[in-house]
Amino acid sequence: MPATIETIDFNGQPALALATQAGSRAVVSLFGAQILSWIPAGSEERLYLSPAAVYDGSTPIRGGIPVCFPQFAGLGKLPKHGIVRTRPWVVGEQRTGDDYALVTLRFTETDETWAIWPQNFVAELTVVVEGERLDVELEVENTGHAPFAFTAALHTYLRVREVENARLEGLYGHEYRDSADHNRIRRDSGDMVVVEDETDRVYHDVKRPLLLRDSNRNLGINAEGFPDVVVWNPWEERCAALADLPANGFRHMLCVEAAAARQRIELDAGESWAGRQSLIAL
Ligand code: TA6
Repeated sequence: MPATIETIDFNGQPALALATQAGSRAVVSLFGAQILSWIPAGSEERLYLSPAAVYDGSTPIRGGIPVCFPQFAGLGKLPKHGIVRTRPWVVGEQRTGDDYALVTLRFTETDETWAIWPQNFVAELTVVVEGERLDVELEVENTGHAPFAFTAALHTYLRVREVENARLEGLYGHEYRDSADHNRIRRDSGDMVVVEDETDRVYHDVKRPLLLRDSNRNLGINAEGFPDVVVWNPWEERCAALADLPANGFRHMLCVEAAAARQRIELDAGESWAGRQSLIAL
């Protein structure tokens, strides 16, 4: 059987279900172009999707891979994480091969987004599942007549068995902005990041691939075009304040996000930019 792409209903939201012959699976919601599930071939779910997530077509869905654009977090005057994670996208290309499935979702500015951010743009999210890997690419084109600048992220919620036992390697020696501690600039000096408390860091200029060790499962994480890596876990107290996360939700998630946060990306009229995150189950 070749790979398949089907339109499904996911908690009342239209979504695409991708499946390959070898057993890779993914679900991508049209609301926000948000990947909600990824199961690599021969493995188990690797993304964290909150059991208390809300699917009302206006609230951001807690978990999976939200697309943050044209603003990461609160780095500007727009709504937190921008304007496309809470809006419907349309399906563009759909392609399957012997062992891969690819979909592209597209968002073009609307009167509503223009009222908040007066720019002409097209954003495209391309998702490819193949064997043990998931590739996610965000492409942005300035279709207007004036330059604009933006920050962005693929806000990936990884599922971990127990966050305190997970180890994130590859960030040694990197400078980061610590959003959980008054935005202090620090330098990572440990061989690995271990999360044992609220963690909210923007690591700058990360050129190496990362490795997430989680019990007997490993995940390779690679980014291109996104210079920064955000590591986030709300821990107990902040988790309790988030209505769409169960009380122990923070124990089973670790966000490792491909981001362009420290410096805005500038696009002249007619120019495009692309950033990609690849996850590889090892
Ligand atoms: O990427 C980390 C972060 O910016 C955190 O500061 C945290 O607030 C998180 O995103 C989630 O944001 P959200 O608006 O989805 O609750």
